Amino acid sequence: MNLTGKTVLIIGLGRTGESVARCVLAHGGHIRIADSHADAVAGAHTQFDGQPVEIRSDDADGLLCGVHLVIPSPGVPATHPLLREAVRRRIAVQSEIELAYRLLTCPVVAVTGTNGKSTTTALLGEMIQQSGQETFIGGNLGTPLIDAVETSHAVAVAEISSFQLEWVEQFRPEIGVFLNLSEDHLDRHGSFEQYGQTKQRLFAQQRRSDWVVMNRDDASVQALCHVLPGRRFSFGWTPVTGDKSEAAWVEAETLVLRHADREMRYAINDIQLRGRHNIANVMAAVSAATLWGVPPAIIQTVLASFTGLPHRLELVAEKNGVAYINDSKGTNIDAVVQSLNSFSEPVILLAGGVEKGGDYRPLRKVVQTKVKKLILFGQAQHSLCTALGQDTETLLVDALDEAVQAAHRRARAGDIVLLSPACASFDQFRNYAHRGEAFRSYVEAL
Ligand code: UMA
Repeated sequence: MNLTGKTVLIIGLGRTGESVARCVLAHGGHIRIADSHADAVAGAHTQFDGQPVEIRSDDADGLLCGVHLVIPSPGVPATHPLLREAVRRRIAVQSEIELAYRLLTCPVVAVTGTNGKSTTTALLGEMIQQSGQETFIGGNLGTPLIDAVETSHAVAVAEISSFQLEWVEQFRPEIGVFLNLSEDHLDRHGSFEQYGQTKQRLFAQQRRSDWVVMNRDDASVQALCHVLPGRRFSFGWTPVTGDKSEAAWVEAETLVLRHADREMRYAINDIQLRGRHNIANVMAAVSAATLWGVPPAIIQTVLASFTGLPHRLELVAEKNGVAYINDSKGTNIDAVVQSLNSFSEPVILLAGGVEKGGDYRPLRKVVQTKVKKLILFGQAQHSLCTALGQDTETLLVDALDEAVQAAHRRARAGDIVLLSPACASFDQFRNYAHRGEAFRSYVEAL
């Protein structure tokens, strides 16, 4: 892809927009930036790499004039007027991962699904890195994939969200992992079907020799993978019969993996990740690493040493026998169900924030059995209370700091205080990481 002399309109100047801007400039293109908070971002970014840039409000006139390519940030929906107008004028629109893919010289291994993407990506990336291959590890988990373009890598391992898949054409991972699918981002995609179809696009351009690593226990994933062009490798809880099947499963504390007529076994009792859902993430990562050719000894070493990522069932502190757990990345219903199921202790659950359009009722059963107190905060507190308030003792507060203090007053030795909000963070925080850091500081201040 040749960007020399081309004018690229970047919509949104967050992490993605900044990286795209640098990349386009490095490739000889010109940039124009539109942001709904132009005033806020313009002061901080008047130039990139010594070059002046034009940053304007995203409703300014003439933004598409002379533009060859539009790159929307992941947070910008397809309904954005600028994107609608670009499509009407037949101006090319590409997501950041599409542009990255066209400029990259190394292959891509990609991980998608509703939950577990970041953990699986980090674990898989670590396994490949430890096998001696220079590995870029990023995507939705933090560092935009396009950052891999300017550096030299043998492979890029990327977490890919549904938002990033809205404007892809050629994007093609040699291995794509489909972890699971449950309700999330329905406010953005409109329906569960549309959300699933958007995820499916990750695999659409794969060749017959490429791999689809898929969760065979997830009916929605199964249905979406049925029609894909790539070869299938499945992971799931129960053994697969038939000598020729390419699959992974768990058998008495052992992960068994069958590939190319070989059977490999990994001990999983010393894994430091909590919860059954993380064993599924481990199965996915080990499967993809095996298909990539990582030696079993390295896989086993990384499995034993990997301690997980921040903001995912992260122990923040223990005070008077009470464990405070930061699961700020638990931003949808299924993630909270999985997190609650990871504990046998009584849980005081802190939840709330901005609703994403899902149905909270699937939380009812686990709230009844695991949650001794429910403390709700933020915009979504009333909807959460309507759905779950009858299932356990429930308290409504305005903000997370009050929620932490209320939990502290009510907790007894042996309890878990869990922040797993089931919602987005944007009413009171910049993002889930900001919310997780705030939780940590409130707990430390107790
Ligand atoms: N903006 C507009 N108009 C809009 C929407 C946003 O101008 O209609 C502007 C905002 O004012 C802001 C900028 O766009 O200046 C923010 O862009 P962004 O929301 O796309 O965020 P980035 O900082 O570029 O971060 C994105 C991902 N964010 C989203 O998908 C919302 C990050 O994932 C990702 O880590 C990063 O790219 C690098 O790849 C976060 C996320 O919440 C963690 N992802 C969702 C999730 O995991 O559930 C999908």
